[in-house]
Amino acid sequence: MLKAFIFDVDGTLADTERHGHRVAFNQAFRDFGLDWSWSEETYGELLEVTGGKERIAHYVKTRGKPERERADLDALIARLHAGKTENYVALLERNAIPLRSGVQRLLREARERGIRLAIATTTTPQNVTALLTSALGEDSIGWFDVIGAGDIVPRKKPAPDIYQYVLRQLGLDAGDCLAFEDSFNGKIAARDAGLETVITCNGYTVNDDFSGAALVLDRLGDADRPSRVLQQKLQQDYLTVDTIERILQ
Ligand code: XBP
Ligand code: MG
Repeated sequence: MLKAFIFDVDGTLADTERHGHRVAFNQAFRDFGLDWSWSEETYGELLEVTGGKERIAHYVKTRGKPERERADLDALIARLHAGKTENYVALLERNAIPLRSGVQRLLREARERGIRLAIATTTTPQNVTALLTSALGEDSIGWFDVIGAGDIVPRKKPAPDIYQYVLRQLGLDAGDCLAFEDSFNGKIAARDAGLETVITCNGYTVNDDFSGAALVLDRLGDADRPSRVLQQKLQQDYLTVDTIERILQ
């Protein structure tokens, strides 16, 4: 019997990268008078690096941006990222980014079945709270026994740290849990923490390598919006707790 579902956030609970984080980054660059701008395509390339601060640093290093004293750059990145986080939270408060198909139903099913819920994400904790509050209401934050996010661990995905942290906080073994992810980096992080993983890919990750995942879908799906199976098998139009347990058995 599965004891807990551990959810990634960006790209899994909601499609936040293209129209959420990227927009918030670009607004921060404008606010700081920088002539930087991330197109949807450029952002897709930059997503190979997890973590907003790390992604800005990678951009500066790889896109021939003026080389500032290390210290200055770190300080600039910290301020830029703080501004970006404010922009992202404000964006979610203005118009919620909807949860992906099937997420709200599966969360409800899991709670009805006594399966604990947790989050293991690279994004900043305020972003998780803002997304859950805007999409499910403030009470939904309490649905999750553990929310592991951002800099709470030393290394970000694909390192397993955030999943190991969440498992410790849950007091559970990886074998009692299932991870839900959307990207190669996420798959590796969950795998290296000993977790089976269900992948729901998205426009930015559809070509990622998901070999070794328990199941790869284009979405969790619902009766009115069935999921398409990309790897492994699913004897149903959409993923339910029952089908998950059958697959893992
Ligand atoms: C995805 C990430 C995050 C976000 C931006 O997180 O890599 O860095 O892109 O958020 P997830 P921050 O593990 O949920 O897929 O700017 O707050 O880092
Ligand atoms: Mg993700």
